Amino acid sequence: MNLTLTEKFYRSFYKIRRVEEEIIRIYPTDKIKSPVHLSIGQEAVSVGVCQALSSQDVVFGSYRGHAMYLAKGADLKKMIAELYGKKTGCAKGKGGSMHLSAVEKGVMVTSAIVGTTIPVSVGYAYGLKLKKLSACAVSFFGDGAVDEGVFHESMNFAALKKLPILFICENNRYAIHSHQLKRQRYDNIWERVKGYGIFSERIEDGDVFKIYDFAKKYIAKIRKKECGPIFLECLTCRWKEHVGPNDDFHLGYRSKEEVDIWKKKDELIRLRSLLSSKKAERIEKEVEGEVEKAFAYAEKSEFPGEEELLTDLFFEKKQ
Ligand SMILES: Cc1ncc(C[n+]2csc(CCOP(=O)(O)OP(=O)(O)O)c2C)c(N)n1
Ligand SMILES: [Mg+2]
Repeated sequence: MNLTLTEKFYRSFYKIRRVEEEIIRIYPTDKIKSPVHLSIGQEAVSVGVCQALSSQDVVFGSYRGHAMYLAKGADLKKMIAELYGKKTGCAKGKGGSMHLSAVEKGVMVTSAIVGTTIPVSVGYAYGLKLKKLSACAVSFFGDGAVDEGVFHESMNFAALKKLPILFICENNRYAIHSHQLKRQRYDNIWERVKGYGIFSERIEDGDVFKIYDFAKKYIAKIRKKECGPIFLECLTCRWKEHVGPNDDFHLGYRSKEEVDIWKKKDELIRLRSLLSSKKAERIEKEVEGEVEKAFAYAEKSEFPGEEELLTDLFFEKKQ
């Protein structure tokens, strides 16, 4: 099917949303064997950025990686099987939701340890530069990762070496339950980064078209070596609890009202309003089929056997 840009956005966005809604529905059954950090509410960042990438470009992310993995076109069946802990999963059921990867689609790694994929992405970008390749590395992380020392070392090195990398900070204002302003003196991540010599901007309203336009424009410049690293801070909102499928307003660290502001301007609904009902329904039907098949695939797949316990290690003892 030949899709317009808006249709591509809607398809990608709708798929991520529906997959996570299914995860929420299934989670209480305990069939999903891994903690889940849901992307719901934050989809526009991954959808906008990944739509601007080519198959040569690679992405690195955090444990909140469902949206990035899917938006980059990685296999849905392997993702759900991974969440179910099945051997058909993208990490043979050993990684779970926090360790998704699909190297064949340029999803290099996601990790449970905050900030750790940032230096890895910088190292990859350094490799691209040394090999004189025109691809681009994209590094996704949260506002909490900015508090890590390695974030600052990575910014410094990327700027110094003028590396082909786009940094995407998904600022949902919270690191678990701590507001940004309880951890950082100012609300100015994007401005602080300029001090390293990195061009930086902030998009505050979660507009998927703006995010796409920014990524498209600067990825092209990075590829043509017209600039060094680029930084984009996207304000966004995590609709669900930090980890798990529930709401968490009872905890008192944030209000329902602040989340409702974002829910009211849900980009998914805006995108749908830009399409004819016929087009939207066609996309929805297709995606629903994919989602159903992926969960069925995970259900019927097998768990890894005992023999898998000592494979895929850095050191494998020869028999
Ligand atoms: C190095 C390290 N320190 C602490 C933690 C515990 N931890 C897990 S998630 C998280 C919050 C990170 O927040 P942010 O980077 O804003 O990402 P978000 O969850 O908001 O997407 C923390 C502190 C960890 N996993 N790794
Ligand atoms: Mg955060």
